[in-house]
Amino acid sequence: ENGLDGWLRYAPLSCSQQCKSKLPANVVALNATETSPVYVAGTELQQGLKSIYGKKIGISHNKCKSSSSAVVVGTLEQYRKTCGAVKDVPDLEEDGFWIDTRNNNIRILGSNERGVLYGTFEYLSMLAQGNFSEVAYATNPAAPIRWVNQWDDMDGRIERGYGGPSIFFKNGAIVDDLTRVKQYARLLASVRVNAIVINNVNADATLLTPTNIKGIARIADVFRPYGIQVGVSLNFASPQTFGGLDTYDPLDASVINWWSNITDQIYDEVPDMAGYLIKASSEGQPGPETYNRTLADGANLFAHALEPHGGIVMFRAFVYNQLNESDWDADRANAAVDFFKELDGKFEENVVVQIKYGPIDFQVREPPSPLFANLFNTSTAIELQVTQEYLGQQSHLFYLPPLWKTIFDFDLRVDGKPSLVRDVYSGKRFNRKLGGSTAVVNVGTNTTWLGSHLAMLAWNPTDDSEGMLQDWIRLTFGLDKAVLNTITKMSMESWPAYENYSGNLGIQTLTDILYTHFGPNPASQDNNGWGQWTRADHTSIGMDRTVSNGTGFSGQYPSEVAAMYEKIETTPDNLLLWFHHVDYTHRLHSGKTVIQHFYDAHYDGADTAQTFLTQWESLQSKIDKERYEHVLRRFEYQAGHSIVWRDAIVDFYHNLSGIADTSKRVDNHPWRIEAETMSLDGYKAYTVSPFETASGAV
Ligand code: BDP
Repeated sequence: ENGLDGWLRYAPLSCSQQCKSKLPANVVALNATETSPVYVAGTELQQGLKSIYGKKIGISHNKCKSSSSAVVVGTLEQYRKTCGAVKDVPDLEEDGFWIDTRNNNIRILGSNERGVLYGTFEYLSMLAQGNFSEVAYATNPAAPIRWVNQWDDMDGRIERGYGGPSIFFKNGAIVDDLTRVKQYARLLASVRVNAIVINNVNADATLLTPTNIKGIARIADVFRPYGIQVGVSLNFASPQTFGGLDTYDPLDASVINWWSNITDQIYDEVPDMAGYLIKASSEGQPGPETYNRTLADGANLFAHALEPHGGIVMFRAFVYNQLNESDWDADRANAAVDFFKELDGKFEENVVVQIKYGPIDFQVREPPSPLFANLFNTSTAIELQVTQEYLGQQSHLFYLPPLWKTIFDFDLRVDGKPSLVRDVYSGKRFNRKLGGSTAVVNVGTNTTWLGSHLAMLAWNPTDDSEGMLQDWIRLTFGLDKAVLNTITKMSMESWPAYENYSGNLGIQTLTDILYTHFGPNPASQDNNGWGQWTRADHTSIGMDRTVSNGTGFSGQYPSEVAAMYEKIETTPDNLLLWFHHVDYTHRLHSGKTVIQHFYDAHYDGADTAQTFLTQWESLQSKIDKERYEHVLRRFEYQAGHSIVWRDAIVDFYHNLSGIADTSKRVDNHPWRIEAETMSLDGYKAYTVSPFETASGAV
């Protein structure tokens, strides 16, 4: 197996007599239009039943068979029209569904067609896990916005993508063959994603040529039957760089006109386009500040152009420009609240501010972005990253949902009241109609999609991370108990292991920050505008972000949370160095000193990574060769690279602090083989560029 079908591979299962009696004899899909999600739901059921249980079934579209063994899929409205009254079904929200499998009379009814498709995938997920329990329940999505963002460039490269080149673009245009796009649509619909932004936030205006707009329409046609809308990222300076105007001032009439024309042209081709994603005034990207306009002026420019068409603007809060030496004392973590707080209420209703989960940038451990507690009259969405940019780039195992859950479930205590982050961005806490989540999911043409078979895509903020993982394992690798237990164990250990060997106590992933974002380079974290600022010297370490002594960041939270982070005693150990500057000999709540914790954690983390390899090897006979070998290579790599991480970081702080490891491991580095002591045949040496800390250097 090559992984292409992901968790929708519908692997064959044996079926007892009792199981056979539970399989539907036919499908009724209450829409005969081939491009409708209900029609797709029907064919998906047909394909699933054949592939899992070898059962061939027919599909009818226009009449409601009351045969006791039919599965009927349709919207509530379609059902009422064709089949009659519906009993038991509670009110459903947009994209919600009702599933009823009682008495061999299976009905999957949606508030709309998208909901029907979601319910169908849920039913198929049960069948594919051999689960025939009789259920009857309604499910509504966690939030209205459930998007993914691709960071694909027009030339086919993907920024921070580790699964090969783009499935959308090549040589400046949209590819002709969209087969992979269709396969992607199916996977995304099954996890209830409802829109995709297809190009990089660092956007290229040539996406807006008439030919490329037609290409976007072809992509949208492929996604539409799966209930997925397409959106695009725009470059703020396009009116000037692409449109030939002499300005891109968001308040200039010619600029307003230009965007409104382009927007009309896109909607002519893609009448249901989801909207725009904008990265402006950040990391050198153009934005409204060039003309002394506010970020709200910038966002509203697009909001006005989209409003007549019903589109929305996802405006990124990842705005910071601290790249000058004079700013190196400033704290990048403060930027989002500094820029956006005063603009609350100034954004149009169809603007959603898209906020990375933490105040810096997809790090291994961050507190939640305080911006979630500072916008009350503005819709927000949380931005997550499935592509493991700082987290091992799909070469290290990293099961992400437990990390995200620490953010989703965090109570910000706005006005002293319960204010879970997930209730803020979903719109519930401050009564916003829009809101939700978006994830950077840089899939490429590789059959693993993301670069590793173990990098999964799905999440639901209210689901238990382990339960969700286990559904995915059964669907992806089968029902064997050892497979289930082993992959569960490794996955649940993966975040703590990576955090342990890449940077703990809130000091962050001590990776190379200037170029690759891969591999250890703690020295690169300070004295540049991109760093996380460890402020490490010979005696002490950590970034003081308190109000009393530091950058004031802790004061961006509501009072109860601010008070907790302000004091060392009440700051959790895992964020100590994020908020405080302390001596290496400072004692943690655990009783250990900071430096000894560093040493121990790095050894522990690398030890755990060694076990991933052996745990995986124990599954050899239970997993098909292609996927087994692919994952094996990743674990072999991780086992070695975790040692590189361990030794680079431990050496760095040992040299800096001069404090010995009480367990005396620092001087002999267990399992380490120095490159200098090895000889290789048939290889030529070359200088790695950019430089990566490994052997003989700190
Ligand atoms: C950083 C990435 C960079 C992105 C940027 C962003 O390194 O490639 O363009 O985030 O999110 O983490 O805009």
